[in-house]
Amino acid sequence: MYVGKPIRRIEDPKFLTGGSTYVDDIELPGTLFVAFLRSVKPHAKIKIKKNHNDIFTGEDINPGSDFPIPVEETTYVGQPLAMVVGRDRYEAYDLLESIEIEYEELPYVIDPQEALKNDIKVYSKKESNVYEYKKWEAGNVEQSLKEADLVINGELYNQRVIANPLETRGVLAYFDGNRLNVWSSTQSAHYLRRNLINFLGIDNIRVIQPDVGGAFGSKIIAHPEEYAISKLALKLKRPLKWIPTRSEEMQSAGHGRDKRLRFKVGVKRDGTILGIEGTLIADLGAPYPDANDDEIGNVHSTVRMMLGPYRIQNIRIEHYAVNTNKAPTQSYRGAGRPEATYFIERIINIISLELGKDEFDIREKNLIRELPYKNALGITYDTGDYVGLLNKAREYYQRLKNEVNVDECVGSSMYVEITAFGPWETARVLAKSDGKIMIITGSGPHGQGDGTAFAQIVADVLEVPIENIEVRWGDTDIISDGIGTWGSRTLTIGGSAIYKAAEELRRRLIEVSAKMLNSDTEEIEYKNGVFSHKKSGKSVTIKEVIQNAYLMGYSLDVTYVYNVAKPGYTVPYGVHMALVEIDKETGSVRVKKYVALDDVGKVVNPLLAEGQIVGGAVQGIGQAIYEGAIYGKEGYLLNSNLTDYGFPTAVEVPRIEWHYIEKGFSSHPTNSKGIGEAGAIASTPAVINAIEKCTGKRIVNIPPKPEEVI
Ligand code: MCN
Ligand code: MO
Repeated sequence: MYVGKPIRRIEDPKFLTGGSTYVDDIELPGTLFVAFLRSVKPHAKIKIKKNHNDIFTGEDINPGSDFPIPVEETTYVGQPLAMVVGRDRYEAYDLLESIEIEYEELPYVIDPQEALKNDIKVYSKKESNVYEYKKWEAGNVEQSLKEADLVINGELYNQRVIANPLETRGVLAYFDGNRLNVWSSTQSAHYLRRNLINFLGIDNIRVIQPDVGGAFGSKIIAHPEEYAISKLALKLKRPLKWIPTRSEEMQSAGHGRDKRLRFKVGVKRDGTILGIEGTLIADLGAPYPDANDDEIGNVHSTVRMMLGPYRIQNIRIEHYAVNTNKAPTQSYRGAGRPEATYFIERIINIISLELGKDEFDIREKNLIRELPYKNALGITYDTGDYVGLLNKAREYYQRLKNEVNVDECVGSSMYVEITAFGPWETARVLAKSDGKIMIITGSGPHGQGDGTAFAQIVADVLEVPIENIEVRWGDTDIISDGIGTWGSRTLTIGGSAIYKAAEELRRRLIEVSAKMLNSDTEEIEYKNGVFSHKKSGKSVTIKEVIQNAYLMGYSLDVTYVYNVAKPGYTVPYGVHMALVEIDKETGSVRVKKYVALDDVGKVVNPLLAEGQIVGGAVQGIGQAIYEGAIYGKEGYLLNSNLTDYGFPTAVEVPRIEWHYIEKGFSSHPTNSKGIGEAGAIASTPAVINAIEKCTGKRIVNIPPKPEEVI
């Protein structure tokens, strides 16, 4: 059995020995390099002079519209406005200088709370800056606040951060006279293809996702540059390549979170939470349909998951999702759920400090006891043992507390989240004539290691050595369709499709072997690559079966579409804890120890899962104490580079200790739930809660400034 074992990643030898192929590694003869002129004004009417033939504007890409490339009006600094092509990247960047652009400046608004007032329009063709207002309500909040012994008011801000994967975005597009070929650093070849078909109005398009150096949600949507380059490739009939600089990337893609909550919570003396009322302001950044629609989904997740793992019946949240003259926000690891967990777990900490009670006691008092459970805003929590996990976490918590020195505190957070979204995923599992098995997935892993887990699953179903399995994805020509990799769905949904396809392949192999052995399938016993006839003892090997299949009229190329039953997601949960040290002289903060305890159902590969928790926790620690996209009054992102932005490195973060229980199995064939985002969801509140305890001061904005910490 391979499932459940810490198998090393089969993907890695290639990466570790320089054998990987990212977009920028692909060289087509005659390639021209594209560079984008980017807006230096947060809001302005624009006029671009085409001084030569190698300048292309929105009029060439989307005449008469401001999307994806503006023709009349720019709405954020860093927005792509025009492009040039050169024989190499240096020539292209030099040619940018030759573009004459006139900006007629318009008033702009950076703060979403200002934007809400609608005094200044973010985009003059839109009447209101409010993209969506919605009121969510359950129970009777007024009544619950009246009955409370204590009503706590507060404000919490989950700041804007930047995903910033190691590899920036990048595109290579080539129209070969017949069809358009697009290589992109994306999270889904199929999804990009669908978007390009809609935009370009042609369907002879092949999209390839080569190796991708991380994405963290920032490469889900189709970006303006992907549309623009594809369109230009059709026109120029030359291969076009675009790779942004780090600063361009940070100015224009991967911004996430940026949500502010004002709340009132009513509690009883014993810690029972009676009701929550709040107003959520989500900053969508500038209008860009693909990003704004993506982020609206995340806003809904924030609201609906804000009840956490608690039996809170009375809630009213109004949300305003508002445009501003900043880069558009989009999914970033956790996509709405980090904000939800941040808000509720910060509230738990505040309650525990106000009542002078341990936060684990507050949690236990309010914890959901019976599953499945439908929360007041309609999300169904499926399986698990919340009380059992909380109690186990207490042991780690106690251990950490026993280690605390002066100016150190332990903070914690408990999360529930939704993962493994449907509605379907595709898989192909096929046996090749050399006896090897090939898996093709319609999803698009980009660093997570799902390929290894897929191979483990198939190795078990087909009882073959994992070395005989090859895994491929990322090309719209090799599988009919696919969704992609996000929402911690790939192992569970993509893996279940693969599981089902492998089962069908196994069934067919048994049929072929039965024919070869002149028997019924019931008389065949299959074990570890050998098919034996129970009575006669005669046997054939899997390789022989595969080689005979075509003669027998069988296809050993199985496609399976795995459809997801309602509610269409799974709900993992866990408790994360951080021991934080504060330097009372300089106000600097350091996470000294970090312990995570999660239940994601069946863990297919503990090594992969641990890697996900570690990476996610580091990103969430980054959000808590180092990171933040800072916009100046003039509408510029002030820290659009790796020096100023403040990502944590291996120097800043401790070893992250991971534990898991396997109680909350999902009903999918893999029995798993998603783990790709849990670390990023649980870590930020755990760290901030610790700082709040140490300083005794209510923390509103994060990361807290040194003067607030001292
Ligand atoms: N896994 C497991 N057992 C489980 C669940 C998962 O062994 N019960 C393993 C899987 O085999 C896989 C990994 O854990 O190797 C994550 O699986 P899953 O939870 O299904 O998440 P996805 O593969 O769908 O990954 C998406 C998720 C998201 S949404 C973001 S954002 C994110 C993340 O993964 N972006 C990442 N982790 C990332 N890791 C890297 N290196 N790069 C990114 O861009
Ligand atoms: Mo994601």
